[in-house]
Amino acid sequence: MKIAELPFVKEFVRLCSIGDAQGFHERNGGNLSYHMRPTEAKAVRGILGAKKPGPWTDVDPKGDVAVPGLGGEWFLVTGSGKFFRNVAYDTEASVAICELDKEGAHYRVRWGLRDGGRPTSEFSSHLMNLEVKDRLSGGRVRVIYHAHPANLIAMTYVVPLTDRDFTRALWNTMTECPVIFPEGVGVVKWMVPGGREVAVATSKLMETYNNVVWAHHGLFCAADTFDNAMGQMETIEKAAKIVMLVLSSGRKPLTGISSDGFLAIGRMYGGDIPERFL
Ligand code: 2HA
Ligand code: ZN
Repeated sequence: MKIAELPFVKEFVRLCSIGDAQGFHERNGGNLSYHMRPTEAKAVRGILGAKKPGPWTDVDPKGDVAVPGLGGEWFLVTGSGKFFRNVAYDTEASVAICELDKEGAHYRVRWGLRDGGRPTSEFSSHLMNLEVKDRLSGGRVRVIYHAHPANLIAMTYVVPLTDRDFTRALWNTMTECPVIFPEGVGVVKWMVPGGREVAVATSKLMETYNNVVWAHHGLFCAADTFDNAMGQMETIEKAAKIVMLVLSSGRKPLTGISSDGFLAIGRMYGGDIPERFL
């Protein structure tokens, strides 16, 4: 069996194609990571045989990021500067399977990035988010998906950059929203992407949320499956589109969903609606 034919690789590639079709990934925008299961890493090791690994490299180019909670684990990630559009077309050049060292501070490429390169510029954010989620979910949450959906980005210019304002505005658009993200969404103020600072801010919010907005940039989603990661991205972007449509109408909204309504949805669908959002 070829590595590109393994089920988790096929699902990873499929998400990239769907995200591209949705227009979430201009040029090399966005990135995706998957924390492989031990059985999946074993299957890959078996296929690789004696193939020489790449050199050990700092997770963060500045060398100040470590995820000891994920030491020794394996990941499938998109490559820095690679286009989502090309992941299905030329998977082995666009993505990488990386192994972390025991300290979680260095990685080496075991497969992929055929023509060279390194994992996504947001590798630090992905690993720190995955470390938080692995701890909180007992290994259930394995997918981190980052994209640049236009309406959500537009929203970051006109809705105050707080967890509460964003959560309430998004919940209010579609009744399904508090069912899909009952915990709300976190918001990170504008920061330079690609570094430790934004990774720390995002992973701190991932303690509370599964979806974190980056002001004037995009969205990070954490999920147990590729379907759910894409489902969250699409739901939040659709909700943002409704927010922007309503704002663009120039009409003052006549109605909306009340706090009691959010609570009732929470009771009906088992989501805990945090009091601070009411
Ligand atoms: O281009 O999305 O955040 C990749 C990115 C950086
Ligand atoms: Zn980005």
